[in-house]
Amino acid sequence: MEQDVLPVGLERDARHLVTLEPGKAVLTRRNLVSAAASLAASGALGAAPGKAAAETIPSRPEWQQRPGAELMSPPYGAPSARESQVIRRARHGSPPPPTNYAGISLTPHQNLYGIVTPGGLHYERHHSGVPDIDPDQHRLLVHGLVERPLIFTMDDLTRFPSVSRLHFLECSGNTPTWGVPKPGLTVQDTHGLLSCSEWTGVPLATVLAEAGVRPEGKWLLAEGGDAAALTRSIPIEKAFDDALLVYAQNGERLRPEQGYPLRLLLPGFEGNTSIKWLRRLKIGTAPFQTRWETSKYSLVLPDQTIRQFDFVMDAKSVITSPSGGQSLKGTGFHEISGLAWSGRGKITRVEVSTDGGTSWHDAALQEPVLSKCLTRFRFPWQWEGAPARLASRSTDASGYVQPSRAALESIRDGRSYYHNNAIQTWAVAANGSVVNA
Ligand SMILES: Nc1nc2c(c(=O)[nH]1)N[C@H]1C(S)=C(S)[C@@H](COP(=O)(O)O)O[C@H]1N2
Ligand SMILES: [Mo]
Repeated sequence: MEQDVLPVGLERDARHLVTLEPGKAVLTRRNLVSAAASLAASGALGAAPGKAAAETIPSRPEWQQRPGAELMSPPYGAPSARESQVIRRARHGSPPPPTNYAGISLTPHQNLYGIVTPGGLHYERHHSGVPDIDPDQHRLLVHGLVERPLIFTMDDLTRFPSVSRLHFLECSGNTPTWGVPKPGLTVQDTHGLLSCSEWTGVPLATVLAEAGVRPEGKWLLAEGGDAAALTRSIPIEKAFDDALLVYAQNGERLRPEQGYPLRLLLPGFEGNTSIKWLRRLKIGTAPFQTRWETSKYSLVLPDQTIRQFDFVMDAKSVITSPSGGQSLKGTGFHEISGLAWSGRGKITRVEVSTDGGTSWHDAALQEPVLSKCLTRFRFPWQWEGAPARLASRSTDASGYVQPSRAALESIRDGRSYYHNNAIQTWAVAANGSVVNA
């Protein structure tokens, strides 16, 4: 080691500068302990990944030779410019939309970690673009079968007692992958209409109590303030259970794309019911049968009947790493990691298969495991270089187990792609490439 060219600040810390020897993976005591915690059973430490070639760490790289960028450049921080490939985008192979006002953009789960989706990568589903709403002029009207019809400003609403909770949001059109699997799809394509945030807002029950819902009030109409004025009917029980009038997301005010300045959030329900840019709530006795629930967002069953108001997103999971479009860099240890969630409560179990569902093994659930929230799971894997089929299967607190694609297709008509929570399989080839299977 060339001690004489070490930067001053590192001289006394020279124990961190190591020369790697061929065939010897570098494991400090600290990462040995944490790695051992997850790998205890597998005995995989000897094959942990690491740089095996003889190489000396450069003593003074170019970026250490002068001060870096100044403070507050920019004043609102952005991800590293070197991560510019981590972006929302349209689905591979979908025809380009006639306009970009109505459509979808997908969360890049193959590049994300943990359970929270960064605000700028939250998926989008708009039916008439993102309105530019002045929060000072925005109003929420509560009327219909209430004792006191009320109009709230944003200041009125934020004065109520608030709560912050982590919840996933999933479009019921996520995972439109019935039929023959397209090998080119990534997890962004198959599962990108799914994101998770910490949402802050006022319990809808609090605001409804101010207006006083009459006993005959059983359904609620929620209307958006965009040009599409998206409207959905919500059972009153959900409104009084865990529905939120949300004004903040991951600690800051809602992003415009997510409904600024106010959205409804119905935890665990299909994303379409979480009305963005919320401007009106009307209490009635029955569902309002809006066009959003008669022409769309209903399920076709094999006997050709239609099931309406199928609100809850059932237990689902997906391996995000390794996933379609990625490739394994060499044999040996790989951590299989992914996401599991259920609209009925907490995830209680995730199993992983590396042989296409012939055998299943319990994965570790990363804390925190929260209700109606993404749960990160991890599974240590030794890849010997043979073709493999990776899949995950989740179970939720209700005891429901995520179904296979064949099982789900048998109880649906192929034309209705909503609510596809089937098991996702990724095929690993001998050369390490991973594709949708
Ligand atoms: N007003 C309004 N609310 C809306 C929509 C919309 O187009 N307009 N899209 C719905 C659909 S289909 C989904 S899946 C979610 C998407 O929320 P996001 O864009 O914040 O991810 O919002 C729902 N709420
Ligand atoms: Mo949606």
